[in-house]
Amino acid sequence: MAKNEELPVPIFTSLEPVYGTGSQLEEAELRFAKLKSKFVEFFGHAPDIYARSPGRVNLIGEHIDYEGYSVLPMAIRQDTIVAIRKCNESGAEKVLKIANVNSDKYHICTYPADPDQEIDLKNHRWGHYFICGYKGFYDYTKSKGVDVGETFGLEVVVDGIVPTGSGLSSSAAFVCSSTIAIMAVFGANFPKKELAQLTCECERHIGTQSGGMDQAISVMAQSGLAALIDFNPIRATEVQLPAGGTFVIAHSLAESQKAVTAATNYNNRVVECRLASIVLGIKLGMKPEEAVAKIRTLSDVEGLCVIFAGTRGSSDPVIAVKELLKQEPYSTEDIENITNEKLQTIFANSPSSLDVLRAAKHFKLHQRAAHVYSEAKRVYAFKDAVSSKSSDEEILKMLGNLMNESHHSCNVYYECSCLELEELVKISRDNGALGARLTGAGWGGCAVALVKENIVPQFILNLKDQFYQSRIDRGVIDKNNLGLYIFASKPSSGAAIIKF
Ligand code: NG1
Repeated sequence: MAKNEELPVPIFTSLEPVYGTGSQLEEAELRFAKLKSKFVEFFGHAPDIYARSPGRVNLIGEHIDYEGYSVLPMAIRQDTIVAIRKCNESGAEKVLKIANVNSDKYHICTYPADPDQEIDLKNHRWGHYFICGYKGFYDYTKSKGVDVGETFGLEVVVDGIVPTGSGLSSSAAFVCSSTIAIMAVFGANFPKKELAQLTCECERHIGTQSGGMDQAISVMAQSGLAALIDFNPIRATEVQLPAGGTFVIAHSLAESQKAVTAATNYNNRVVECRLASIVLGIKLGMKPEEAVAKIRTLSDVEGLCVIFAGTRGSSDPVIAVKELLKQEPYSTEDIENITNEKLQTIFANSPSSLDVLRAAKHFKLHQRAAHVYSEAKRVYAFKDAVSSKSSDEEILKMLGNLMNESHHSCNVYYECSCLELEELVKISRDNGALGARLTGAGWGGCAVALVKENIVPQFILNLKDQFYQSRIDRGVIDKNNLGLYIFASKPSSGAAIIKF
């Protein structure tokens, strides 16, 4: 039997295979009906086809996908649905019209039907994410030598319920569902692992140096299972979580604007990791010019670090970090003295990295590398714990401890937490979570807590009292919307095409 990742995106003619039965199905039926009626309202006719792709919660493995290391997320119920229609009647306008069911907040965006158009990153518009998928689809078909013929107009309506800026990958859900909708309207269907790679590249058009986890799980997830995602090449291995534990996702209510803060936050860390890996490579015997030319990520120099650790009787690459990278932040000059090359030259081909260099005062190489190597190990420890012979109770405890360690490393070494997340994580642990950590890029967004199933309702009530009530009183959120900000989640299914 073909492996899940080799299969194309499933095409369904009803909603049950995606949403199951019960309240989730009812909610989905209402959403699809509304999406269709909005489509008719905007464009005067029904869509050809629909695509959906879910958000995700990362259970462990934060900020290491772009360094080439495996991560362990699961898809969540919340998703983005895209309804699409091809306008290839003769005389039809060649434009892409992208509307949203929430048209008060997200106004209709119009773009030319030109796959080579540049995305105007200085003027961020929500429709840009659709264009990421549009450009990516054409790049992919071109690279495969497939001629998809003349361009034509597209009419699109989007309905996304993954909370934005929450670390639950609303952006990947949008990019993946858009790309799959475009693919479907062209009558094509690619293997999931190729789509995962292609949608990751798509999202880089928005200016973040995205690692690929979110798109991979959104495309490849299977209902009831988390997944260990490996990169280069992308692969997903099923992970059956132990019984008796539930993951509760809680929003810190600090919005993390990843695309807007990229130069000081997300992309800054990608650049720091690259610099840390080059400096490690040189300290471990590579010629500076060779290290600059060849080393991209910390995984590229892990082997050298492990050999070094071997001389100290260990196999832990963090030993090399501790001995070879100073704890004090590096200045640009400090690094250039080691690399014999201007940082501007090293990153000359990456405009978003040059933005990072312009904004950065110093670089914390020791701390970032220590996080990445230790977090990569925790992912495997998590996977091993899940498949160990210990009792479910013991496994849950081990998972909780690993989540706590991961959070500590994200906060102290990677500095991607924030006050609100710290408060939320502490309150979660004080109320019986076996482990709690920020999830996703951080700097706001959600925390995920591992909670024993039998205390979940009480846990949610306690968080309501201790974290959300004061925010409700201050008018930050409406008490009737609390279910959008804190909810328990089971692993949901991945992307699908729906044709009624
Ligand atoms: P969020 O911000 O949660 O979607 C981002 C990246 C991931 C990964 C995490 C940190 C994108 C689309 N996603 O996730 O690839 O690097 O941060 O682990 O950039």
